[in-house]
Amino acid sequence: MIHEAFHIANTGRKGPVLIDIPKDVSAAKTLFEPVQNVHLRGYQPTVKPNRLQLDKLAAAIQESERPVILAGGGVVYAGAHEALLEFVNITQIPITTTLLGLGGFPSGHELWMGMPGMHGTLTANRSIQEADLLISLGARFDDRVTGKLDGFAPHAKIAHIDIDPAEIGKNVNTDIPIVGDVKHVLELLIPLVARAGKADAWREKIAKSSQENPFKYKDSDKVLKPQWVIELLNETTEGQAIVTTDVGQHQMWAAQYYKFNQPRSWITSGGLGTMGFGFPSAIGAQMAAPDRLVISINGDGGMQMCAQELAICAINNIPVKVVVINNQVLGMVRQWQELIYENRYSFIDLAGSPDFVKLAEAYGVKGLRATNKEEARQAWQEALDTPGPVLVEFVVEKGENVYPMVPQGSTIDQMLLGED
Ligand SMILES: Cc1ncc(C[n+]2csc(CCOP(=O)(O)OP(=O)(O)O)c2C)c(N)n1
Repeated sequence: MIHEAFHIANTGRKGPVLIDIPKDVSAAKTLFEPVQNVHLRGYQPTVKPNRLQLDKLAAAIQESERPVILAGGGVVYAGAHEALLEFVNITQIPITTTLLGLGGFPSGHELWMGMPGMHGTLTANRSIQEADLLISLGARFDDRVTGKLDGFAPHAKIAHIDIDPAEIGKNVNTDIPIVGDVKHVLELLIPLVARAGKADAWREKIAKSSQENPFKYKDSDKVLKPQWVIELLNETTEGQAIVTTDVGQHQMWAAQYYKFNQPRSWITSGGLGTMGFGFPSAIGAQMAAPDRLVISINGDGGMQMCAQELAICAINNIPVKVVVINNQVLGMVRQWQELIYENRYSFIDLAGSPDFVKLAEAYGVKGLRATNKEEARQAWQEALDTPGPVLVEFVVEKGENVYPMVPQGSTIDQMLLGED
């Protein structure tokens, strides 16, 4: 069963498998016998795509005037980032990567439009709404990406490439379904396509829009802005760290302002969005990649859901740099109460939080606090220069909102852009 569990975890749609081991079995002795091939009846994931469907997609790509690629976490899990880069370079199709797809494509690339959806870029969302062909690669059309479903990508022929057949057609009607491993699919597709040169007007329009509509916020010299803090983390680490986040506003700012250029650099709770996920996931990432810098970005609410793991960092000298973006509230809930529930604030106040510096010190972990830019630069540099775990609390503006924002129930081009 252990062999089967590893097989399931590492093939098809990869992910954790739970094995319930009874006490007598866990206490028994056995010899390890390697198993080369595991065959499970009823579990035969399709990795090789259907050739006819590939031809259909290649033809659709050649015909299209306004194509867009939507790449998701599947690209990262399948190790398809190099094939994706080659595919984009050949076809010159503008690309957007979902929250879980960040790092699957280099953020510095001229055809990258940023993230789509609820807190995505104006350019990514508008391009999806105007596209005549949307090629989804290892993405699942999550509601945070699609917004109102029956106004999503209204002009597009939809190609959906996914290893899990249950995903195809689940949320969005698909014109060209392709079941297979996204790396295989791209490698087979690359020789079938060549379209650079076509859709020049489309690319120009998108490049202009990207240039005119970057993420923006009102900076301040009096109070720290959370977006500025993420920019500081990005600049000082040159986008090379493994970043994990918890759930909330800080998660979205991290996704918007940290510039990922390599896969397996970003761990965040999509879908379930479970607060308390961020810090333990950073510890796991650090143990798996001991030579890389791992930054755990948390809100002051979620940090308190697994803060006891500071003990694990201290005992095992796990050098995670723990960032607390302290806005003194359950920020994402405050934002919804402000913008959608007309300022009727309810149970968002975190004024009773502990002193995070003292909390870290109580566990034997170095704690630092910053309330302005100079302190922030200094504290963060000290954290980077300190071997071992460090917690840095950045005390930031309480009322800051994440923009752009697509309110629930709107189509993704109906975005609140925030104050100028
Ligand atoms: C376990 C859990 N409880 C509640 C929620 C709902 N929720 C989503 S974001 C959020 C606020 C998070 O606040 P904080 O950790 O301070 O981060 P911020 O939004 O301020 O960055 C809440 C309560 C959740 N996602 N998970």
